[in-house]
Amino acid sequence: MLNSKNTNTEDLRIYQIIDANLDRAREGLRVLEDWARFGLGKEKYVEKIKNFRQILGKNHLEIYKQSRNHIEDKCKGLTHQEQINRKKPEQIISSNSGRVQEALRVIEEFSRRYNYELSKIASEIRYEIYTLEVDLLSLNKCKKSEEILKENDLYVITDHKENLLKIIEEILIAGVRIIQHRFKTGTDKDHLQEAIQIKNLCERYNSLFIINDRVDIALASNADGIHLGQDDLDLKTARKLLGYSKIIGISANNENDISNAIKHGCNYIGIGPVFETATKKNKKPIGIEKIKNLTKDLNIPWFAIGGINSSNVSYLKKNGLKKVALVSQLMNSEDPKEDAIMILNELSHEN
Ligand code: TZP
Ligand code: MG
Repeated sequence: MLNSKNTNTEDLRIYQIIDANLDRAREGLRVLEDWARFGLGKEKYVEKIKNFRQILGKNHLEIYKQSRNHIEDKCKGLTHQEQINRKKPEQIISSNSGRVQEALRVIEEFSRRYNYELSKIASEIRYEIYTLEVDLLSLNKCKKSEEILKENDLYVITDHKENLLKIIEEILIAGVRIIQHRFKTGTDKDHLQEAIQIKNLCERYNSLFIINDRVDIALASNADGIHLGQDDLDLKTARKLLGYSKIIGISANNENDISNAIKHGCNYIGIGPVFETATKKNKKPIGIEKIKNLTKDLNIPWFAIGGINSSNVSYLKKNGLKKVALVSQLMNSEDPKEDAIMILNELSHEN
């Protein structure tokens, strides 16, 4: 074991670098760990990060700590404007992941000569932090989308309309925060182009943008998520393609489909048709009672859909169907903004 009393100045300088960077890496990891714990509630990630911290802690030798006061650090307390501007969790995740990666790289370089074991450990953890950063950012994005789903009771689905962008903007101005792009006829090129236009609008109004049916269009338009029916791509495959930053919604109208969707990690469910609807003529309505039954133990957001309009929404709400999705009521409205405001009001009333 090396001793600082008979260590030369160059060694001391290097120990000091190792010491400072072990502190940096451990501090950065603690920031990530606390966000994984309190911000995301992800136990698996908390354990992973804690483990990295403990490994580095065990390798933070006394000799490195003792070197701390031997050489004066003239740069102590320097901060950068970037540090002061960092406010959002995603900025904090990115900058602290970067901090850990950089610190580990420094440890890896400088400990190679004195403590090869530590150098190897630093290199291994650094690679894991690259993946961890992406995972935490994805989970963070998904968590934000899940919060919008939880907090908003009106989900609006588009139809083919000449003035679709205008209609959507009116609906967004009214306060709707969830829009699904449903595009059933037309070329892929037009599909994507319209999707990107709506996505941009939704972004301006901090609203969730979801694509119906098509995972490729969801990826290409950088949508916040996808909505899949029982005959579309299966949830597991969609998750594989989309990763964990996107939400996945599933249409279901029976116990089996609902429990399958939950088992495979869907983020919300659309249940219906409640009533008969011209938008899906071939689908038999399942009615309010069946929906009440199917959803009694459901603890992810779910939206009733099918034949819902401004005249029946308060009746649905009284029956416990508090979140609704609709197409024609707003797509065919003379005044989509006023109609949306009215429905939002109905949904927000205490019964
Ligand atoms: N899925 C079940 S019913 C339905 C969909 C897409 C159509 C709902 O349309 P509308 O016009 O709100 O009844
Ligand atoms: Mg579909």
